[in-house]
Amino acid sequence: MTEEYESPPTDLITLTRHILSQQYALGETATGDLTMLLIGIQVTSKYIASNVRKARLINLVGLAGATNTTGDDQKKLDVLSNDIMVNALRASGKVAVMVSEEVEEAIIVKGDSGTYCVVFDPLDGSSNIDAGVNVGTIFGVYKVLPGSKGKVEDVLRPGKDMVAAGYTMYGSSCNLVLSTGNGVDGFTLDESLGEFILTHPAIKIPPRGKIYSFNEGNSLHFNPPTLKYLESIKYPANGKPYSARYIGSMVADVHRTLLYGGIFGYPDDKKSKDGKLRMLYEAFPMSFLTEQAGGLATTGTRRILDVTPKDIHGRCPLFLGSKEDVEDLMKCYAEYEGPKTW
Ligand code: AHM
Ligand code: MG
Repeated sequence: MTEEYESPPTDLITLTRHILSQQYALGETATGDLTMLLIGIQVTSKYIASNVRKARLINLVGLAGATNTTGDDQKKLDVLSNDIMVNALRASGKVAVMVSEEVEEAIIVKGDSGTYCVVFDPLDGSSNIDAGVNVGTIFGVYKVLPGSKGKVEDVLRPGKDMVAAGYTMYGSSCNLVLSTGNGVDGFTLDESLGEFILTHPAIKIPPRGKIYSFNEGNSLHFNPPTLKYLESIKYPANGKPYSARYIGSMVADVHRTLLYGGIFGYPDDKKSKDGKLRMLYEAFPMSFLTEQAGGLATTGTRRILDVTPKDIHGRCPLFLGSKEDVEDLMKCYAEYEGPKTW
């Protein structure tokens, strides 16, 4: 029997080529500014990936000796990743406002050339770093309001106003997943080429999944509709319960949800009235991607992308994933007759 020779692909679609082709599709109306910005983010992802991979070897694990805006201990890699992002975005010349999980105030960039705002969590899930478990960068992009030269109000806007969102996952492979409002595409870093290659074109979440992803250790504090939903998938009438998968790194949990389907949730509860996840740079970008992939994202009672943030580091409950799974959860909230929390 002769084995068929399968040659390597000869027409690789790199992330740069993909972003440029989206710009060309817009014709002369496109300025190229978003292209420059996204290419800048791509470079930061490669640099952060390289540091995450070597962290144990170059003494980058452990605490930096400071806390961030929300009182969490900052890891050395949190600080480094933040500096990499801030410097690259500032240097792109296209950014007027930045909001980072690691910086208390919005960063207003001086000069007139920036027309975009980038909100980001430079290294999410950093409690997982020292164990070598997946972590990631999450980002969302707004255009400045008409006439604005860059102020905090430019980002205190609903997530539906974002023009692009994405994340990079640093795991067994490094994956960058991006939407500019025209579907979702996933790229894998080929380290030998130093390029992100299109490996997951037009990601679509299955309409129903078989996996739920919640930190059930918080069940004691969960509100009744959350508990009712969890009961319904663990003790279903059809005798086929869902599987539990929870990494505790949102980027990895959402990445799996986008590819396999199911539901990811971080609810508000009796202890944390707004949940844990930050609206602007965690919930919004992930909800934007989920909707673009055909899924849903809700607080339980409201579409996440319709919520207007009151402050840049505010939090909100979040449930996202397969359309039918999220609809089942929303039904539990709609039927609940007790006091509404969100
Ligand atoms: P971080 O921004 O401090 O890393 O926290 C966000 C992370 C998410 O990645 C993850 O979904 C969640 O916190 C896990 O929280 P918990 O440990 O409470 O389950
Ligand atoms: Mg985070």
